[in-house]
Amino acid sequence: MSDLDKAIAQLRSCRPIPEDQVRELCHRARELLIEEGNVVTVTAPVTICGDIHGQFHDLMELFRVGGDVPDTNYLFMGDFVDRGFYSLESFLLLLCLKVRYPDRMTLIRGNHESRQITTVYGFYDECLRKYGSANVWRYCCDVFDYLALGAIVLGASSTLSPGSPEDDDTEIEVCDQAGSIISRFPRQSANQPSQEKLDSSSKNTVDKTGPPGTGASGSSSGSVGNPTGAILCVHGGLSPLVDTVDKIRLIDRKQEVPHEGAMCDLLWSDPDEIDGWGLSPRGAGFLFGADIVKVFNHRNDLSLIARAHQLVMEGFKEMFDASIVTVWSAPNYCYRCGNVAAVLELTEDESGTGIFQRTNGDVGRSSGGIVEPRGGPKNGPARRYRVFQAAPQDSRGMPAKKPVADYFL
Ligand SMILES: [Mn+2]
Repeated sequence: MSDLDKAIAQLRSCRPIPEDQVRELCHRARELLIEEGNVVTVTAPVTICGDIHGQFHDLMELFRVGGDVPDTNYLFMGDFVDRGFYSLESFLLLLCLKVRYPDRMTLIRGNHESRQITTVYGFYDECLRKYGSANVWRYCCDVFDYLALGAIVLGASSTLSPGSPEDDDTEIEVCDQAGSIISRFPRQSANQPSQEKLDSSSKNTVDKTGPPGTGASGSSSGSVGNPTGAILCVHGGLSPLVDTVDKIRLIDRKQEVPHEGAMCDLLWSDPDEIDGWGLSPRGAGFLFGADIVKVFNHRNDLSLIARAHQLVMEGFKEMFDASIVTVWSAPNYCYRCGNVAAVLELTEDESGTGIFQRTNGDVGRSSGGIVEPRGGPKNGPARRYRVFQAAPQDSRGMPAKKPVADYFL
């Protein structure tokens, strides 16, 4: 068993690894990440995850529900640390898995992967408590500076059953943690009048929506933008300074997250029901409306933007005619919010017919050679959301019977 496999085994049991091993791990991780572009290219199949926030036992639950590494390819959209009790074990395990299986693990940066934020929201204190010095925190922050800012997923299938694409018209499937289907939304034919779309989908699906308020409502009528385009993954959202994916590639990312500018916006912004751009109540990044997302997706040959950054009680929320989705992977956030979590599975296009064109997100790349399947074009990737709850209390080993009240600290 290699040292790395030993470290993985130790971290999986939620025990920190020694400081010199952390230093070595962070060094190896940095050498790997330095070679990655600001926007990593990932090929489906892949399982996309949102915020983790140091909830180690819930991360184990995520792997139980979504499949273990390296059997399942994962893309984590940042905010690994802060808030929860086990930021250190969670981040180091993900980092070990990245170093061990670099092609099966993609980590992109969240707004919490920052010196300033981790000093306020828990990770710094946790490192100090667990090691007696800030060295490990410093090693981790040096890795944060090298994390990619986004990812482009190529080759996702428009069907969830690669074996029988002709029979499968599922656009969205929602499963629970046991794998049972909670709800299923058939893909609407692109030539159907929109009112009919709404009627038929509400008839078929609204009662079966699973958790109330789920963004995957019956009103989804396929993606907007390029229906055969790639999927952009980013922690927060868009920036008024970034109108193409290529502009993200030009950012000098190897630094602390700045207080403003394109890099800051990608990690801090949120979609909102507004026109155009708005000021963010977070004090960093912007709010952006449906029009912004649709124009961006069209211009960049994207079918969908996947992002994290906002707690959604149902684990995921599609907005703006399914042009953007929020994925949230920290169940019962902060051990008290009562939300469920979700991951988004994209399956591989095995048809080989070019039905789901592979593009690199650049303008015009997918304009030729699209083969339309019977019944008109299929819009966007088929999405399977696996919804899961917090790990049961008895799997958590120790702590937190009674968290110490703030005024004692
Ligand atoms: Mn965030």
